[in-house]
Amino acid sequence: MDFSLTPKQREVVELARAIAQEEIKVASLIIDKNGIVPDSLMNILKQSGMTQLAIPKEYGGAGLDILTVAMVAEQLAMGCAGIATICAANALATFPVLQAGNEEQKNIWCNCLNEGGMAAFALTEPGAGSDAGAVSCQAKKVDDGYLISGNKSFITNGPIADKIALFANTRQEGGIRGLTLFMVDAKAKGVSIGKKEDKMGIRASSTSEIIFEDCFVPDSQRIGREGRGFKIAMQTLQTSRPVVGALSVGIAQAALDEAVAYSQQRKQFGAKVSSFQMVQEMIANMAMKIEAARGLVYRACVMQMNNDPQAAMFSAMSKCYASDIAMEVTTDAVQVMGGVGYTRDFFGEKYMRDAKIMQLYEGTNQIQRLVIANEVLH
Ligand code: COS
Repeated sequence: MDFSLTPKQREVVELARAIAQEEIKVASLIIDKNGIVPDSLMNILKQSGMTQLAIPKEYGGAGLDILTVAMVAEQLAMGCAGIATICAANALATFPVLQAGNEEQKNIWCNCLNEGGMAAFALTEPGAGSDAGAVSCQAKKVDDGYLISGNKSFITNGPIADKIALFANTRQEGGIRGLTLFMVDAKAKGVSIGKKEDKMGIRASSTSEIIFEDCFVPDSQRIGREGRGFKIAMQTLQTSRPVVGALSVGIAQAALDEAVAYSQQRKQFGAKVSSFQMVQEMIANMAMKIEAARGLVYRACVMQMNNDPQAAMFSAMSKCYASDIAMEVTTDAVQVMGGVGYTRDFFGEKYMRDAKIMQLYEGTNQIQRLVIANEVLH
C-alpha cells in the first residue's frame, strides 16, 4: 500500500510540523492551564489553512486527501492535542456538508471557513451519545423551513463556532429514520451556548452545550433529504475516525520523544536510566506500538480513498487501536519519567490526560469494537 505524498502534500505536512513545534508546543502548557488559546495562535492556524483541512480545491481549499489530513493532524497533535482537536473538529463538521450538501450550501460553508470561520459538528445530546439514533432535538416543519428546539452537549468548538452541522429529528416520534442534517448559523436567533465543560484534557479545545429554542432554519439550509441524517452521520464518522487515530499517534509519539530525551539525561546508580534494560523494554514496546498504530491509521485512510468495502471496519480499528496505544504509551512515558512526569511543569501528565479523550470521542472504543465485530462476524 502506497503512503507516499506528492511534494505539495509533503509541504503541508511539513508546515504543520513547523507550526506544531515552533508555535504550538511552546505555548501549550500555559494554554492547558488556563484553557485560553491566544488570538495570535488562532490566526496562525487560520492563515496557514489548518482550520480548513477538509476543504476541496474547487471550494477554495488545499484539496487534501484524507491521508494527508491525518498526517497533518498527527503533526499538530505532537504540538498539542487540544489545538489539533480544534482543527480536526472543523474538518469533522465539514465532511457531512461536502458529502450531502448542494453546490450553494458547500460554497457558503467553505467560504465561511476560508474566511477564518469555525465550525462544530452537533450530533451528541444528553440522551444520545453512543446511541446516536436517539437524537431528540426536534425540527418541526413550518412554512419555508423548520423550527429547531433541543439541546446538544459535549460539542467541540461549540463556543467558537460560526457554523453548526446540526442533526435534528424531523419525526416527532424520533428514531433514526427522522434524523436530518441542517447547516445552522451560530448567530441565528434561538441559538445559544450553554454550559462550557471543564475537561481533564485537550483543554485548549473548547467544548460546550448548544441550546436551540425555536430557531428558524430555512429549507435552503437542510442538507440532504429528511431522514438521511443518520447515514450521513455514520459516513462522516467513518471518514473522520482515522483522523482521531492520527491525533492519538501524534500524542503517543510526542510522549515517547519526551520519555526518551528524559531517560538519556537522567542518571541513577551512576548511569543514564536509558541504559537500564527494564527502561529499554518499555521504550522498545512504546516505539513498536506507535509504528503499528501509524501503519493502521494510514492504511485506513488509503482504504477510504479507494472506497474499499472494508473501509468502515478499518476506520474503527484505526481509531480504537491508536487511541488504546496512546493511553498505554503516555502512561508508560510518565513511568519512565518518574515523579517529574507526574508534575504539571513537564509534558508527561498532559499527554496522558490528552490521550484519554481519544478513547472516548467520535465513538467510544466499545462502539468501535461493535463495528469491528459486526463486520468480522457477518
Ligand atoms: N456509512 C453509511 N451508512 C452507514 C454506516 C456507514 N459507515 N454505518 C451504518 N450505516 C447505515 C446502515 O447501512 C443502516 O442503514 P439501513 O437502515 O438503511 O440499512 C443504518 O445506518 C443503521 O445502521 P446500523 O443498524 O448498523 O446502526 P445501529 O443503530 O446498530 O448503530 C452504531 C450503529 C452503534 C455503530 C452507531 O449508532 C454509532 O456509530 N454510534 C456511535 C456514535 C458516535 O460515534 N457518537 C460520538 C459522537 S459524535 S463526535
